[in-house]
Amino acid sequence: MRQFFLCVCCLPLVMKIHAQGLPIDKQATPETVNLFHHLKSLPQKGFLFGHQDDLAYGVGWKDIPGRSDIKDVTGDYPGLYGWELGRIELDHPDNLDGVPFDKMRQYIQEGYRRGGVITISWHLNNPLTGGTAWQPAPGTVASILPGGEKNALYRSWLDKVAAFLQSLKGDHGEYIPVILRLFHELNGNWFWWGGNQCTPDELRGLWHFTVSYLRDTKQLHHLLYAYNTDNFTTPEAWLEKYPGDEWVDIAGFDTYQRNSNAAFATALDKMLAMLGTLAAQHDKIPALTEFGYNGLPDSSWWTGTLMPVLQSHPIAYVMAWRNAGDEPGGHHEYYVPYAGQASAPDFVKFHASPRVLFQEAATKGKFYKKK
Ligand code: BMA
Repeated sequence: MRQFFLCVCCLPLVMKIHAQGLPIDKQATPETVNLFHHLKSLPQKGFLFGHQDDLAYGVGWKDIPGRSDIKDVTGDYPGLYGWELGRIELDHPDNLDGVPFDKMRQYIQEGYRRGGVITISWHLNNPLTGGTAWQPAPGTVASILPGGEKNALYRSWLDKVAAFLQSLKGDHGEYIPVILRLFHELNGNWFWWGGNQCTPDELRGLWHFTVSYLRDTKQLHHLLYAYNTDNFTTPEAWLEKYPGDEWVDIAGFDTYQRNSNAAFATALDKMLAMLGTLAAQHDKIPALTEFGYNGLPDSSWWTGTLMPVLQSHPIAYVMAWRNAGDEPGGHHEYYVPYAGQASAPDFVKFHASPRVLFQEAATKGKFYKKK
């Protein structure tokens, strides 16, 4: 009798603790729940190193099976792979950076098979004007909310995203868990969903609608949801458009070095300290969702500037942006070294740190199995 009394009393508390330990999708697949739990405890061990488009191309090459700039330099693949869906909404066979969606599916399966983690972003076109993601127009977000003139169009775009996500399956027919990085850098003014282009309530409405549509209408249960800003200076700024604890699994921000090592390290340190506190307060997984120093001109940047900051904060993963190589207009874009690049030997040292987890560590971590 007494025992029964205690159990009933404790039940709400036990349920609350249990609920806190699950992704926001209470019907998430076992692999997704397992990944969530592994990512949650990962900061105690170290952080996964990720790279956008790693298997699709690198500096001076494209579409060579098994190749990766990171593998060329370290002998190991990244532990996390970033991919991008921009143009899927247009039924285009290739994404906006020239990666065919059919190949992308294979690369995702390849990385997952090795035990790597998958994250996906979406630079979707402006649904109101037909311009790109970088062409904001007043009223765009409002136009795709329920009741808005472009809501049906937006839903049809989400159907295409859902179809792609549903096609991501492992060798046993299980869905491959994906960290979906929606409306990233939403405090900057460059995307139609960003900065002053919409009110915080509009953005939150868009977030809630999008998650509900994918999870509840389309019944996708292999997704974790990442909320990420660009650079921020206060916790309040990071929280300004935060959709709420029931709508987010992963908390992050994007940052790029555009000035001195010291200025970058100081700013990164401050942001990671704030993120660590925010993630703990909101019970979210902290991540550096996108970062880079274009062209890596400093040969000791990895161990001299980046690592000292990263190693003193709780963080589950970091993801370097894409190695596009040469681009029109004499520009280049790459954020991890290729074989022979000035910072390659230092990247090998960085890779050797026990706190930095690449593919071999990810495979050992068995992230899709129960902890
Ligand atoms: C930007 C650049 C662009 C790219 C876009 C979307 O940061 O890398 O070249 O098209 O991301 O991936």
